[in-house]
Amino acid sequence: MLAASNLSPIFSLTNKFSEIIGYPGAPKAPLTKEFGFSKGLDKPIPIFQILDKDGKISNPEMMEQVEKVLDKKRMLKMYHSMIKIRIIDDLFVIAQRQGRITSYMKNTGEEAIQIGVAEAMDKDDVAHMQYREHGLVMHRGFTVDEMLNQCLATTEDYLKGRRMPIHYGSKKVNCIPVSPPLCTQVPQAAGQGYTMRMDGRPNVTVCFFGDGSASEGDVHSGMNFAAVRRSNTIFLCRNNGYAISTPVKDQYRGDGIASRAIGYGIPFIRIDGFDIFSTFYTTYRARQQILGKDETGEAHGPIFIETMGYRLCNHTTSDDSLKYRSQSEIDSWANHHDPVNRFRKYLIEKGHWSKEEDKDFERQTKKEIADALHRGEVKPRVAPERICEDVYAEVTPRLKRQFKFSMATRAKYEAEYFEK
Ligand SMILES: Cc1ncc(C[n+]2csc(CCOP(=O)(O)OP(=O)(O)O)c2C)c(N)n1
Repeated sequence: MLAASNLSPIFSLTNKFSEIIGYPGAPKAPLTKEFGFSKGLDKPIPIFQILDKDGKISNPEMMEQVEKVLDKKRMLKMYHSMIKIRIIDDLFVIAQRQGRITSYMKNTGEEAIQIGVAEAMDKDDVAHMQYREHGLVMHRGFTVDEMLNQCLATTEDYLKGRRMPIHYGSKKVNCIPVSPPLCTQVPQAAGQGYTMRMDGRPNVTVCFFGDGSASEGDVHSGMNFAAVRRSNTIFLCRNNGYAISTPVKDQYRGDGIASRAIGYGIPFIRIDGFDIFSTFYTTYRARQQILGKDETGEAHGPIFIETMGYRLCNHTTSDDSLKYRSQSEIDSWANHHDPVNRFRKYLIEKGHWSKEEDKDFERQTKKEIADALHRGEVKPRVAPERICEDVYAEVTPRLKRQFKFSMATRAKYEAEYFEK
């Protein structure tokens, strides 16, 4: 018998099988004579990988499976998107620093997640995003001009200039517009995944959130609902080590976020978020599994993916991450775990790509984005007077008060806001 103060891994508690009573709350649990407080999993959940940090295949068996689906053309399309989104991030931040865009956030270090997942999705699958998933939106067909319409609040912005920059979304690419309050997307994705299953549609929702956002109550509601209702939903937690300035050690005490899926009865996997083959293949297999049946012939239900990574950029353009982490920490991750470098090394080694092509592609792409910036800047902007339209048939008294206040503030600081 274990001493009461001992903490044991969960599995050893069940090694003396005995009668199963079938309590409604845990119908398969046997009785045990052992006593002990379980500390949970006996080992950390491992991280699935195919492409290692040096751009070499560390998992040839799995790579064989990947190559059955991904040919050179598709791989290059993915690589081009990774380069393009990185250039967009760099140029949009410069534009923000010049006062041309109000705020911005990069997805540097997470490109393999965005592009790998996007490539594995069907066009009728729906993405529910947090805000660091613009690589995915772009890879699904959202153009640089459309991004700029949103960031600059031009009259062509589908969201009518009413959201913070980079909170993209559009029916055209089946991406639900990003909502600033964290994790409102999680119950929504669970609900929509449930509808897809009920309607017999061969599609899934893919729901993204960060390690910090996983602390929101909505994640619990959404994951539990999806598990019970067997929603066609892939939950994807991007564990990048920080929630603005809060490191994960101050966010949770368990084994990352993947361990929580056990509690919901959701099958899970933890993968290397810098490895584009892992992100692609895992999403591809998760879709297949969700759209099939489980061993009892029932709909499979959701799958949980935790991508392990590191936020190589500041949180937003309002953040200076050197206030809470060192340059040497960032450098060490950037030098050894850059997802773009990793994929480039693989493609060059394989003979699919060359350094010269890389330079040419980068030059052309920079020009393409700079031209789009020039086009976007001269477009007319949404008139602030339209901000309360389309919500209520009659503007509510509270909104009227807010609108008046906002217009007065705008008039007072006209010179600062609108340089002539
Ligand atoms: C409900 C809610 N609480 C707080 C915030 C402020 N906030 C915006 S982003 C963020 C950090 C989220 O971190 P994480 O989920 O780890 O994602 P990451 O930025 O690292 O990609 C916080 C606290 C918010 N937008 N909504």
